[in-house]
Amino acid sequence: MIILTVAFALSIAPAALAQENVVANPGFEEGATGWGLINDWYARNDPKRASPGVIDESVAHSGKACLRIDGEGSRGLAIQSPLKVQAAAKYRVSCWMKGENMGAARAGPLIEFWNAENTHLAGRFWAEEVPREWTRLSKVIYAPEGTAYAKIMCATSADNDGQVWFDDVEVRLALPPPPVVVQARGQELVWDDYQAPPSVAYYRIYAAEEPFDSVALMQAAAWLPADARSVEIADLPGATGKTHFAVVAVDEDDLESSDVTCVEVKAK
Ligand SMILES: [Ca+2]
Repeated sequence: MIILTVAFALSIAPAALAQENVVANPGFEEGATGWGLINDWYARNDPKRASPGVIDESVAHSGKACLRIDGEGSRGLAIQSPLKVQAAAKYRVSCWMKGENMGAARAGPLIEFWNAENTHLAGRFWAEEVPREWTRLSKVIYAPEGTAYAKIMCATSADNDGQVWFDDVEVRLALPPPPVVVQARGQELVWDDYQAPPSVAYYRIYAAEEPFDSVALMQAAAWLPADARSVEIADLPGATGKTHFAVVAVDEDDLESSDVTCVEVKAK
């Protein structure tokens, strides 16, 4: 049992490490550690006074604290730099956000990629209408060739007198969700142990008459929502006469791992 546990831990470690969040103190549980909260250079007005970032311990998406940006008639941001990222790689940038009284001002995550000579290479500000309730924003972006590091910001787009809260800021390599280990229980496929990352948008079920280890050239027999953890074979429209099945988690950008381990379900 111990040997099995160790083998399992070793087998999942590289993928988990590769998708590590490169943002330090991503949920503001350590106060302002790692973040710059006052960035007056970002203000439009003169005298330059940007909306201050504040650690708010009275509200949180997770944990006990989050970041708040108080409009105070300006625009503002909180910044963390440098983030250690790889060049020529896809990254997922995500955060949770809510706000009030923002008027026409928008807000969201802003990422920039810089080279070793501190030249700006590329960046993107996903400034969105600010929701009243905690809402997850998630985007995928390519870190160009030559990228040495990144800067992540939580920013507002325009002068405002509102407040916007950010929590759980993440920058991770955009890899497909980890493989789903599916079990056959009678005439049912079950994957209730699957630890789905928040990027999972749905599951594709693949079916064939013979065993298979890749779904790259296959058409899915069914698509199921992200909260599904089981399905009856009889409910799979494309599975008539099929005996081998695989379940694949697909993320919001349609990334999926094509390598699978299928399971056999004998016909009744
Ligand atoms: Ca938090």
